[in-house]
Order: sequence, then structure tokens, then C-alpha cells
Amino acid sequence: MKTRPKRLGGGLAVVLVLALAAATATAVAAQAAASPCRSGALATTAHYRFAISLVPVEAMYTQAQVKAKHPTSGEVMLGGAMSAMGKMAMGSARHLEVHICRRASGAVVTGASPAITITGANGMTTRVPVADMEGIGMGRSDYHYGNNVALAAGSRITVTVTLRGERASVRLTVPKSSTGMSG
Ligand SMILES: [Cu+2]
Repeated sequence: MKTRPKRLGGGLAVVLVLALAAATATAVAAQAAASPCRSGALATTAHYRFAISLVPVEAMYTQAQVKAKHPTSGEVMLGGAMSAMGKMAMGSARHLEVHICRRASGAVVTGASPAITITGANGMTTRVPVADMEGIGMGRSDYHYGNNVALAAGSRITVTVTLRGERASVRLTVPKSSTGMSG
């Protein structure tokens, strides 16, 4: 370009910088809006956003089982505690899902090792064996941590997630029916 930089003037340069900054902010906002850490009970720490929910019990498969059986629903376990929790009384089984995203970018946090505990109304705390999962056919955006857990319908619980020294807690009421969505 033949334009002499002096003639551009400071004002135009500032406008250009602001426009760039706005475009970047828009891109980050769009990514955050598409982030899966938006539904359920939400909590944030310095670096993370947690979205925690209790959903109907899910069939949990290993990757080998998915290859062999081709299930079209349920979840595939990708790491962590590679087994579903043991047998549960009919009606008490729920599926605890903890989605974790980076606060700054909204990016899904994968391959982390969060600790998850459930504290009941009686003050008893249980550690959940944490499996890394994705809903079958749902892809990386559904990556989450949790397991099937046995909980009394209607009871109030506190779910606490600790990741790299950052801790978040949410309170949830266990949905009455194991086929209904959590409130
Ligand atoms: Cu799951």
C-alpha cells in the first residue's frame, strides 16, 4: 500500500483495534453459548464452570461393548472408573452427570480427574466412582463425569465436585421418578 501510515491518523487505528476486539469477544461468546455447561445446576470456580444434573438411569457401555453391540442409546465410558456402580434397588437409580467447561473459553474439559461426592440430608457423604462418559452418538460436547447412583426419590442432596483444588457445590432434589428429568 502506498498510503503513508501518518495519514491514517490515530483515530482509525483505534477503531480497527476495537473492531478486532469486538470480533474476538463475539467469537468467545458464541463458543460459550454453544457450551454444554449451561443446563442443570450451575456453579463456577476460578477457572471452571460446572453443570450438574440428575437424569434417569443410563445404560453405561465400555467402548468394546459399543463396538460389539452397537447400542443406539445409553453412554460410552471413556475413562476413569470403568464400571457402573453395583446393583441398585428398583426406582432408586439415577444418573449423575457433571459437565465441566473452562470459564474463559467455554471449552469442554476432558480427561480430568474430578472428585465427586454426594452428601445426603443426614450428613452422610459418599464418594462417587467417577467414570468419564459421552452419550452414544452425542460426541465430545457431551463429555462428562459421573455414574449411576442410588438415591431416595425426593431427598435433598449436595453434590460437591473438586477439580485441581477448585471446589464447587450444588444442592439438588432427587427427582421422584427415575424416568423424569431433574428439576
Ligand atoms: Cu453419563
